[in-house]
Amino acid sequence: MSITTVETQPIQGQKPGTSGLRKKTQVFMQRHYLENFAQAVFNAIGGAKGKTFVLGGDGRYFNDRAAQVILRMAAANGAKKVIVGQGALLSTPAASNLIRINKTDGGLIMSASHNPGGPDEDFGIKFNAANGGPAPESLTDKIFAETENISEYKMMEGHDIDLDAPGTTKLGDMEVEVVDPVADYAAMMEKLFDFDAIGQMIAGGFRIRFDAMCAITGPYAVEILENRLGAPRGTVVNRIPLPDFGGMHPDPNPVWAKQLMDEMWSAEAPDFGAASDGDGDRNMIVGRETYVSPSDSLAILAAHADSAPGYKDGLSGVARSMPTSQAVDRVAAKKGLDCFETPTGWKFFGNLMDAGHVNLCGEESFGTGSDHVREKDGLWAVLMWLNILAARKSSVGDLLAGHWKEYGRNYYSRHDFEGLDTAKATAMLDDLKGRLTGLKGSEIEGMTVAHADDFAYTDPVDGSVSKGQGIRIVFEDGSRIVMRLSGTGTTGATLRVYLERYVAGPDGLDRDAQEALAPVIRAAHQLADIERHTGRSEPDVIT
Ligand code: VG1
Ligand code: CO
Repeated sequence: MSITTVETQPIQGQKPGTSGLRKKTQVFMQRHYLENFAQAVFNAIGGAKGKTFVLGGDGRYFNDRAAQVILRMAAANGAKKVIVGQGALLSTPAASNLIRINKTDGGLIMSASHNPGGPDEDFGIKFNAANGGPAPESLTDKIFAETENISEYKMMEGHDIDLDAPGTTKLGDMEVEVVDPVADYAAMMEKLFDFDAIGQMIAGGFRIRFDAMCAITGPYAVEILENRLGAPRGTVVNRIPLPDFGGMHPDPNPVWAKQLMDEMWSAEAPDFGAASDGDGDRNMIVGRETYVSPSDSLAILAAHADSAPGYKDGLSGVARSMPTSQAVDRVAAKKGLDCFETPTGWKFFGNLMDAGHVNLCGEESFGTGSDHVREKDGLWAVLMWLNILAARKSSVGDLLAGHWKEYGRNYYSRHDFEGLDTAKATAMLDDLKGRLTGLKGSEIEGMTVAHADDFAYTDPVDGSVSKGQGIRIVFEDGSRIVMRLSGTGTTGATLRVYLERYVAGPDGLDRDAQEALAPVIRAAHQLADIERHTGRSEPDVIT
């Protein structure tokens, strides 16, 4: 098979965001677009020669074609081997696991995560490093620099490789090993959690509904929940991954997982509901008529992790992204655990986990995970919850109420304003940034500003500094407003406003979150003057 060197030119805007490069699928399908980016990845890591990679994706439109292109480019660049999930499928946490257990040099994950899929929707590529985690900023900067200087890429000519059956083939000198995407992942889960206890709870009548949202977690959830834990067939709905996710928006929140929410509030509601996102790294947990905010979920996992065999010796420390509520901080303080605050995006947790500082991390955006891989992990969180409920013989609602009683409640919500004009949204935040230093001591909605800044993070392990990670305004009573622009969208700008207010209890713990947060919401609107800048007074999505 012949290797050709194809002449190309830099393509504008191939800068990875919060989690990989995401663009409209049509953009990715343009001539040289995917090829330039893949070559830039190989160049940035010092070439692919002699290296082994993992490859898989969430099954969205173009996943299959992109896999063939990447394989031929890996072969042309001299890679030794690529381990591919059957059908070119792998959830993000399963890919991270394969990178780690096979000690590969990294992996390429084809996904735009929670962004919708299809010919007119989004596609994306993430590169994960040898530790199994998302490329750190130093590497994504290098990749971007390569895309700006690229003049050629290498391609092997040849037929498509059959990725539909497990086994090993060759592409030129490169080995291609097609593996079952679920097997190693399911085996790892069985080691971490008490499958007997969860299985007994299910056999005793505990009912689960898992919504895979026609994305990658379907096959994983069917194997683990139905085949191994004995939940009845049909426990997993929307279980077949589809190229357009069945038209669904695979973002596990009360707005996009409405079907699940409706069921959990019905007379026939199961005991436990969960949903996952496009690439399987996020989770929403719901009880009967009980929504668990992701920040509370993280705090509860921190409080009870030792219920699960994989964590029976306790946690080494915890970390949360800056916008995530401070509920987990309270658990850490009580248990004497170190608690780290990082910028948004899982790539910032990698160093902390590699250095052994933390083994539980979470984000307010429905992402939780541990050091079993270097990604957030949706099904892991579901199993952790089930293990805790089985060990404590508790319902979701009782566990949550008990937690608030013990620690107080961090009321929390995120308001997203989507499809904003990027220039206007940026101007609004710049304007606010300019006023931050003068805010201290000022009073708004009966609250006094204690601290206001533009969050900057110094990684305690390698000393790298990440600036401009979100505006935060903290009040003397512990309430908080955080604002930043999304780094995962593909059109316009999305403003995320994160709102938090602490109530110690014992009274006032079971209010509606939006109601309890009303003064903080009003303060956010006043401080940033959202309506004047964007013309919008109401968010599009509230989680
Ligand atoms: C969002 C979330 C962030 C998450 C990121 C990737 O980023 O807020 O917490 O890490 O998505 O998750 P942003 O920049 O749009 O706020 V995933 O599941 O899309 O890989
Ligand atoms: Co995701």
